[in-house]
Amino acid sequence: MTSPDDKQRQLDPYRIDPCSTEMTTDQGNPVGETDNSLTVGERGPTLMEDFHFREKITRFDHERIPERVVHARGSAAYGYFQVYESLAEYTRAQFLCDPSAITPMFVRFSTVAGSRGSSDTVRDVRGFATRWYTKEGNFDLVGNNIPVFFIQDGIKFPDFVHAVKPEPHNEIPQASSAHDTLWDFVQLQPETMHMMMWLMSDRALPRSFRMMQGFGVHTFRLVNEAGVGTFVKFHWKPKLGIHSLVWDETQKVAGADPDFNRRDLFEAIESGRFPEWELGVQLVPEADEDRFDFDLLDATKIIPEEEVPVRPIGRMVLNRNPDNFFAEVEQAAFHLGNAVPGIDFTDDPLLQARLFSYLDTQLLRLGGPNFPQLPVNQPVAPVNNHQMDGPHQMRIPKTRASYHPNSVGGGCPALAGENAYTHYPEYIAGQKMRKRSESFGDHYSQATLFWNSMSDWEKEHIVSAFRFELGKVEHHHVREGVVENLNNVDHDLAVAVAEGVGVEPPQKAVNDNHGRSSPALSQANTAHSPATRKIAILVADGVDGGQVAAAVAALRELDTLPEVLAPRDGTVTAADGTEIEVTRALPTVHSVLYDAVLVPGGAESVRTLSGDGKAVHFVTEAYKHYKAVGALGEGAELLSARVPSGGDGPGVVIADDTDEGFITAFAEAVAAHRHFDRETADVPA
Ligand code: HDD
Repeated sequence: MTSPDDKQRQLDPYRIDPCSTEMTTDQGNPVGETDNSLTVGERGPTLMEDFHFREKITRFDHERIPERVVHARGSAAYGYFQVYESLAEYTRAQFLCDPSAITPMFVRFSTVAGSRGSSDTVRDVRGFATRWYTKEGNFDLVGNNIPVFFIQDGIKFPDFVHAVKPEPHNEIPQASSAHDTLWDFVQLQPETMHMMMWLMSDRALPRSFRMMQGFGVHTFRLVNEAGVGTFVKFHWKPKLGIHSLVWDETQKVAGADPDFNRRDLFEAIESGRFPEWELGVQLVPEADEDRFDFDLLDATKIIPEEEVPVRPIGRMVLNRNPDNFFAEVEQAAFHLGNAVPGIDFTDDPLLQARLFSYLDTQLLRLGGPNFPQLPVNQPVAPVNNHQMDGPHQMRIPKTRASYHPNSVGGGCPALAGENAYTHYPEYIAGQKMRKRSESFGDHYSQATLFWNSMSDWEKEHIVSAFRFELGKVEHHHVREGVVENLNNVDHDLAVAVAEGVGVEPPQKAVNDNHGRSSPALSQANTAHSPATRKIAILVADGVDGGQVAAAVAALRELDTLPEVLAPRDGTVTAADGTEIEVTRALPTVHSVLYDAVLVPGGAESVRTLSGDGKAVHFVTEAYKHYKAVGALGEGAELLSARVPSGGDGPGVVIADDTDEGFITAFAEAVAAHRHFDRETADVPA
């Protein structure tokens, strides 16, 4: 049986302890001096014979590999997966049939458009690439946090990526879809409309990788022992719910902490708060292939959960950070063609293109065909075949016969018997042609379904996002084209966007909004928890020490992460004379890096904070970003001076002391994530 320890043990020989020996060259020659080049005299020229110098600089010159053409920026973690009960009825994949098997995993989250050094919190799709190291070899499900894709046929992928990436003449803008070429592509390629609705929604601004859904996107096929196939869509559901930042916040976080999502994942795992997702499947019998009003092979479509429920089948936990970012994260080479018996593909033309592209890209990125030997890419299953040679071959095949069949090598390796991967024997016959199926022709119904399923605040955010993005587009006809497409999604949406971007509002569309919705698509219907939320407690000398101690203890009890922030680092002296340790100084942080803020009482502390621009801005901005705001005793004065109606209203919790009632109410306000029913228009920030 596979276990996460198998992967751990496999990585062990590759882990280097820098204290294990004295310093050497790459050839193992001892190095006694690495700060000065070998020169003639103290001030003379450097000598060619300084092999240590040349090796050191050469190695440095060659440190980078090409970044991924898309999904260049990402971060990753190891973990494990366990299926709840056997799915043998549908698949012969062992890791899905044995509830006692704990399969090691590696998962990489990413943005799509930005370069490796770009900021985490840009508006973008997030990659959600998962690998199971199973006993039957690696299985890679390389998905996104959005269940559909921009295009239907992979042959258009270079066009789409060229359009969304920085424009070729000036390489601007970095990690942003708000520019002419992307929207030009969108207006001319209406199959993008469904995905663009998701991209303009808050799904594209995740609060945390730990709070994102993941989707396999394509329809795959499960195949059981008897060879019976069942169509399947894969869903990852985060235990903490699906939560997003607000737009204004994402832009500020991009400056205050460009590593926001990366840091969040790393710190959660370091502190033992292991992120979890539940894997679910939508299963469709082959006989039902034509039952839907869309094509299962069209990756711009979802199967609404109300039509085919998502069946939870197992749990993934991420519990270990990589030891070395380059070796493990940068060199990770995902590929949908890494498939195990019992999981197969469909004729989705986007999926088929991907089956070519991933192996091809790894050959370039990782410099040759031996990248599966890199520790992060090695399966825990044994590897045995006649693949030979190539740059950086690490294995030493002990055979004269590197071909099949052979007798010289005893016929080895023998072919796998009944355990072998067998491709699903789908019957296909037809003419060769370059033609999109008519069943792929409806580009709007599901975009409308998504729009109809949004809550009021989600709709507002979508309209603002379209206005922002189109507002950056210089070509007026491109703005008009997009508005025209939006008119086929929903007339009111098109009018609202048009009004914001100086485009004549369109006439009512020919096809009315169909009125259907899918509540499962709205983030308003997700899970909520205060766990792992970062809470800022603002203090200064004279703060009510009892309140701070009680709040910190009670909030920790709820698994939130309280931090004490003060105008300066070190300690503050509470009103009762106790010393309170400061977690961080206010000038080094920013309200956008926290989920909530609490201002304890203590007249002197509140007076100081009220006169401290940084503290005042902190509270008003948190309020403006709809976050939970709490105040105790005199702390309420700081609030009432800055926010309307004395700070009363949704998500604002005020009490005299840290009693149980306050903590419960404040924790609920934190768990709610954001209070969009709060009026913020006249709050200065
Ligand atoms: Fe892709 C990377 C997800 C369509 C070609 N893709 C990549 C990664 C993710 C996805 C998560 C990053 C993997 C990692 O973390 O290393 N891609 C998707 C999804 C798609 C999709 C969900 C549609 C459903 N991709 C797609 C198409 C093509 C590619 C249609 C080409 C025909 N994708 C690539 C690539 C990348 C890649 C160029 C860049 C780096 C890499 O593969 O390893 O091959």
